Order: sequence, then structure tokens, then C-alpha cells
Amino acid sequence: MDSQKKPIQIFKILFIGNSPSGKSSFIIRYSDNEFRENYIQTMGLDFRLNIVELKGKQIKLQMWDTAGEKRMRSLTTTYYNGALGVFIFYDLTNRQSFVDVLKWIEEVEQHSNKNIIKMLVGNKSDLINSREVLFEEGQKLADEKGMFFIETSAQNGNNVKQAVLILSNAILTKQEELQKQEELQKQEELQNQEEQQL
Ligand SMILES: Nc1nc2c(ncn2[C@@H]2O[C@H](COP(=O)(O)OP(=O)(O)O)[C@@H](O)[C@H]2O)c(=O)[nH]1
Ligand SMILES: [Mg+2]
Repeated sequence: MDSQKKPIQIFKILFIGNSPSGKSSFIIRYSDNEFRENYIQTMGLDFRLNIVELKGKQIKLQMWDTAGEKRMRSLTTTYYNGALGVFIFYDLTNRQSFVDVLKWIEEVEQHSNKNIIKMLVGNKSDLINSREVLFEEGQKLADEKGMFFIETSAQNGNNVKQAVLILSNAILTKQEELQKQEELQKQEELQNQEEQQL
């Protein structure tokens, strides 16, 4: 056994939003640096694992894909359980997918931990002639709802790595914050106990 090996943390990251906004294509672009033209049907729930190094720590990113609206209600709880981050997708060439972001945010708020990090993703930025949602509209909604915002293209890879980096860094920072709070609380409890014993 290599005792020098760094511990591996696991970040569960969800992909939600209307189909076909490009969630599966994004995950494939990130994981395999590939793009497929044909529609990729997502069956039930599956995830891809990717390892990144952040602040000298090895992090395993568990990227959970979904089949969008077809997802079964009964799976929702399992899906959200333990999730630390979520990408909320819309297709920037499809106004309805942007309107529906509000429903997806509601679902996140109902089912996830309040510390979950959210990022709004406007995908298909390569389709410059069919844009229906302005960059500024995405940014405004994200600001209002306390989310990060980025426009990406799974087709040419633009901002795909960047999006994952921003989200996972924010998760790590949040996790470190929570850990610190927990340690402080433990110290306070110990002090209280000692004072009572005096
Ligand atoms: N032009 C373009 N097409 C994309 C992009 N991302 C996905 N697509 C296409 O959009 C369709 C739906 O993609 P998919 O990943 O299956 O969407 P999902 O239902 O959200 O998982 C497929 O035909 C993809 O090839 C993108 O960034 N640009
Ligand atoms: Mg899919």
C-alpha cells in the first residue's frame, strides 16, 4: 500500500434541464473530448467518473446524467441525495428551455441540501445564428437566483472544462467552510464541557 497516496474526495454533480439541451453531449465532451451529432438517449440514471486535482487534492467528480422530463418521480430522492453541485441546462436556441429553468430550480430547492452549488448553463453557443436567449438574460436570472452562469458548446468544447472547474472549485470551498464550522463547533462544545467540570 502506498501510504503517500492522497485521500480521494467524491463530489456528486447533477445534470438537469430540458431535453435536448445537450446534457449528455456535455458530459461526453468533458469525459472523452468527443461530440456526436445524433441524439443520445439517456436510459434511467447513470453517471460518469472524472478525476480532477484541485488545490493539490484529488477529487472524483461523479457526473449524474438524466433523461430530462422522462425521469421517474420515485427516483428523484435518490438522484438528489448527497449531491453537492448541480448544472441546470437550457438550450440557448430554444426559449422554452430557458423559461423552464424556473421549474428546474424549484425542483432543486425542494429536493436538495441548501448548501448545493448551482450553475446555470446556456448550451449550444456555437449556433450563433439561431440564438433565442441573450447572454444578459442568462446572467440576470443566475444573479437573481444565486447561481453561477456560463455559456458553453458541447459541439466545439467552448467553456466546457471551464464550467466544471468553476463548479468544482466552488464545491471544494464550500466543503472546506462547512468543515471549519464543524471543527469550531466541536471545540466550543469541548470548552463548555471543561468549564462545567471546573
Ligand atoms: N450545435 C450543437 N448541438 C448540440 C450541442 N450539444 C448538444 N447538441 C445536440 O443536441 C442534441 C441533444 O443533445 P443531448 O446531449 O442528447 O441532450 P440532452 O437530452 O440534454 O442530454 C443532439 O443532437 C446533440 O448532438 C451543442 O453545444 N451545439
Ligand atoms: Mg441526455
